[in-house]
Amino acid sequence: MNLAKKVLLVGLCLIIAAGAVFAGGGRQAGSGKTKIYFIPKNLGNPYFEAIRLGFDEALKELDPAQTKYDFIFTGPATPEATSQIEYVEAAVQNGAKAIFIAANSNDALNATFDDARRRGTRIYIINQDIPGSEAHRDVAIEPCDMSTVGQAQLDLLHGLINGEGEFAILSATTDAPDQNTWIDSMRAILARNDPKFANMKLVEVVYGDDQPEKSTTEMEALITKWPNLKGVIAPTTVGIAAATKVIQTRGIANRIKVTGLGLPSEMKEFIVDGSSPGFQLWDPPAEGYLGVYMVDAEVNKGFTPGPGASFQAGKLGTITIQPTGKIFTIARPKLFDKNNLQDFVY
Ligand code: RAM
Repeated sequence: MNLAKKVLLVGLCLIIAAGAVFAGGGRQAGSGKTKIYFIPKNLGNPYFEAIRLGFDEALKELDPAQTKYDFIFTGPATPEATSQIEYVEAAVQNGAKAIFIAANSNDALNATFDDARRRGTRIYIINQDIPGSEAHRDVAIEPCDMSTVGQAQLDLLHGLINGEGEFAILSATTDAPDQNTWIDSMRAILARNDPKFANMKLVEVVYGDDQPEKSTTEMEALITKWPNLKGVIAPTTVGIAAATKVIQTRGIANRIKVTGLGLPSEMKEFIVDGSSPGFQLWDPPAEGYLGVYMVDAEVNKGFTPGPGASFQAGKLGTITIQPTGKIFTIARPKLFDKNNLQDFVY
C-alpha cells in the first residue's frame, strides 16, 4: 500500500470513529443495539412493573431475536424531584436513543432534558406530562386524557358517599406532576359551585410520597383528625393500597369509602373481601407498548415524533400525537370493581 493510500485509509478510520463518537443517541456505545431506557418515578413500585410489561411485549414482537434493541429499566429508590437526574445523565452518556421517564417534577429536570436532546436522545415523558415544561420534552405519553381524571374521581366518590360528607385526598409526593394535575382539576371542579358537589367537602390533602409506610401513617392520621370523614380519594396506586389496608384492618369499610387510582393486581383482595368499593385506572402496559413502536417507527420507518405525526403501534393500531405533543393511551379512566374481576390482569 503506497503512502497516499495509507493516509486515505487512516483518514477514513478517523472519520468513522468520530462518527461513532458524535452520532449521539444511537447505536454507538457498547452492544451496537439501539438503547431504550425506562426511568420510573422510583423502583419498587409495582405500577411501573405493569408499564414495563408493555415494553417487554412490544420488544418481543419487534425484536424477537434481541439483536436490535437494548432495554434498560433503571431509576432511583425514592421519587424526589431531583432523584432521576443522575439516571438521565448516565443513560445519555451510555448512548440512549430514547428515554421514557415518569418525571418526579414539572421542571427540575429541564436542563438535563435539554442537554440530552442536544446530544440526540429523545425525551419521552411517560404516564404523565410535565405541565409548563412541555418545550423540554419530545412527546408525553399520557395514560388517558388527563383532563378527565379529576372529574372521574370526584364522580366516583360522589356515588359511593351519596354526594355527602367530608373527604380527604391522599396523594403521592408534593411535586408529583400527575397527581398535582388531577388534584388541581378536582379543586377547580369543587370551586365551581356545581350543585352536584355542594354537600361534599374536601378537608385536607396529605402526601404519602408513594411509600407504603408513610401512606399508611397519613391515612391513620386522617382517621384520627377527621372523625366525620366519609371518604378518601387516593389518586396513587401506592396510596390507595395502603389506605385500603388500613380500612381492612380496622373493619371500617362501611364508615369510610376509600377510592382513587389502583393497580388491579394489588387491589383484588380488597375488592373480593369488600374493603374496597371500586377504583379507577387505565391500561399501564399499553403505554410502554406504544412507546417501543414509536421508537421503532423512527429508527426503521422514517417517522419523526411531533405534533400531528402518526405511527402504527401493533395491536393498538394507529397512534397520532396531539397538537400539544401528547399521546392519550386511552380516552378515559375505567372502573374496576367486583363486576369485572376478570379484567384485573396487571
Ligand atoms: C402511582 C404513581 C404513578 C401514578 C399511579 C396512578 O403508582 O404515582 O405515577 O400514575 O400511582
